[in-house]
Amino acid sequence: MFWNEQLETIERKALEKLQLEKLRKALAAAATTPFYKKVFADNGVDVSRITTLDHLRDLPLTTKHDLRLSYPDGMVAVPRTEIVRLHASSGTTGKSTVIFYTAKDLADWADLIARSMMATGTTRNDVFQNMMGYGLFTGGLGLHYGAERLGCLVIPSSTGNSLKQIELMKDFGTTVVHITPSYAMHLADVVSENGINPPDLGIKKAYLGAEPYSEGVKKKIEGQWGLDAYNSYGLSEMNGPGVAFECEYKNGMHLWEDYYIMEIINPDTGERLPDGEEGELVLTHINREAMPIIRYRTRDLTRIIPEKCACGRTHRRIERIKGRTDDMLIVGGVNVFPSQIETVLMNVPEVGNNYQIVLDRHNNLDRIHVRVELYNKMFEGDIKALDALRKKIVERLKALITVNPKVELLEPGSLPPSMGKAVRVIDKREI
Ligand code: DLL
Repeated sequence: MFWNEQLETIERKALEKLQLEKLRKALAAAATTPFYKKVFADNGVDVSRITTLDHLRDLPLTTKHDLRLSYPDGMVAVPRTEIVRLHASSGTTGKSTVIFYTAKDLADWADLIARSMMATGTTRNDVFQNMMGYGLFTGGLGLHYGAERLGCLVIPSSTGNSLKQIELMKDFGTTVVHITPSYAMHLADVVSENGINPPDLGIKKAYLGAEPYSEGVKKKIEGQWGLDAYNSYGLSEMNGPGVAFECEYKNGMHLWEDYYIMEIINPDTGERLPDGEEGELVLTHINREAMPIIRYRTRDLTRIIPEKCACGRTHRRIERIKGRTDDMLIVGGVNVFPSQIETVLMNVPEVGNNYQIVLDRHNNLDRIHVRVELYNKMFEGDIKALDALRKKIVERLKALITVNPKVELLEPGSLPPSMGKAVRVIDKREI
């Protein structure tokens, strides 16, 4: 089933022509922004000289750091009055990465989501329960408007409150859910604990994304719930979800190439790799008025699947994300950088020299456990002072990373001393 058959099955040549037209428009718009004006000038880039898709490789890469540097609006290409919404990347507060949208950008995004959902066989007859966070995170509102566009009955239930989620499923006959893989497994347990066999709820499809997971987890969720699960990939910098989505064949994600130009690069050298080789995904957004982003380093590792898909769509597929080239952790769908935790800890005078971040999963929910060595003198005082200190660290961490951590205070020398490159993060989750 196609949402826009002509665009989804467009011949490669025509697609590349469309990409080039859109790229040139995006570059001209980018060149008016303070950030790209400087980048292009520093690198001697004249955007009017970009006359083939291949020229793209000569342009500099853009990073998350660049987005932070240009906070709040150094990459905005339209007047303020044209902007109707912003989203921000999860896991950071204050100077995080903020993305802006015009009304057309939002309409186009909704269209892309409707296309993605329809590629899995969802129609206006479906009841869609959206269990992703509504707010600055793109997972909630992103799918919401696309599902409405498609004509589904949308239940904007957002995250958490499992019993309410189950009640909604029962009362309104939910057929399609949008959920993180870890929450899907947890919720299956809660459903069973409440005496319900999850397949009896009648959910047919799940869209799983926002965090890394394996094919094994996908199969497990399909078995627990008796449904078909589809992988969904996206990132806030490229609107949010809807960058790449599995079709009914569930065999790699079609990356919507009329909105995004994809490249795979060697993360160490920046050199472009041929189709089929694994490397870092680099994306250029060629369909956003408010904020064009050129050659964005996603830090996600994948490969392009060069073979044609049986569904007839000509947009190439990418494989499930294998990992990241930076140290970003995704805890319960929230992006957390170990450096943020370190910044908090190092601003607490009582904290000593060593700490460790341990991630595990309990009842299928991610937990983050921060183990911190203090200076010796802290253990000479009373226990109340220690507890107050622990609470202070928890509060500060929570404010910055938005995830509730468990904090353990330790005497000096309790953690293994670092020999060479410190191993600060121990990830015990199986993904
Ligand atoms: O997670 C957008 C999203 C929402 C995607 C809902 C899918 C569903 P960010 O918070 O900016 O945006 O996080 C983006 O999450 O660079 C990947 O590392 C990771 N990620 C997203 N989807 C997948 C997936 C949203 N299907 C970062 N598999 C990305 C593996 C994923 N990793």
